[in-house]
Amino acid sequence: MLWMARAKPLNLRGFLIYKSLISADEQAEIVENIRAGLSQAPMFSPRTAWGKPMSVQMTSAGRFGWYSDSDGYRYEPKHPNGNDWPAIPASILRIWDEVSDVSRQPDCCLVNHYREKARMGLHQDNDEQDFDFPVVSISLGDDALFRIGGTDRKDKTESIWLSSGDVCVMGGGARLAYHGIDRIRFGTSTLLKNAGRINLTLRVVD
Ligand code: MD6
Ligand code: FE
Repeated sequence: MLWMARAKPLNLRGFLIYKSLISADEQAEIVENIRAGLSQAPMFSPRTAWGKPMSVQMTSAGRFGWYSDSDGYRYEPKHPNGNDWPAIPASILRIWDEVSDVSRQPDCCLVNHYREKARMGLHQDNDEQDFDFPVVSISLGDDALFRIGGTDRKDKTESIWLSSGDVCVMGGGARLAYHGIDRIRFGTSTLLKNAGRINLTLRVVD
């Protein structure tokens, strides 16, 4: 292609949201590529720092994977089964290149899988070393109600539905803003065989 206009994002409190950035074919390719890494690095349910299993299942790709247990939240160079994490698929790195505005590649692609009742409480992404790098998030599968706040947990929040193929960039003043997923609308997408939602977040770790 000779020239392609970059899609213009919505700006919601500094979160840049590119609706429908990823085509249906690309979404299917990304899901296939993620699925291919699952035998090496299966999904697991991390525990919160308070010992409760999260409702979301997780795995990662890249040099580091995100991990959590009673010792807290951190990045680990290996899956809990002892394997390396699989490489981040090129189909996903392309999205980072398109929207991140940084030349460094991400070190971690965190894969979150939401089944029908899964949610994610309001949190900050602050386990990385350098908050000058953005976090890029890719939504696949069922719609999810994304809640966005400010850098103080008590700041007022607003919500937006994220759909399959949407990409959200959390950078600049929004990099440390609180955010979470209140619920998904189960069965709204046919991308995943058993419905549900996959969220990918790309991060520079160290
Ligand atoms: C989710 N997303 O969409 C959860 N984190 O399932 C996140 O926690 C997130 O969307 C950092 C940046 C963007 C995000
Ligand atoms: Fe997050």
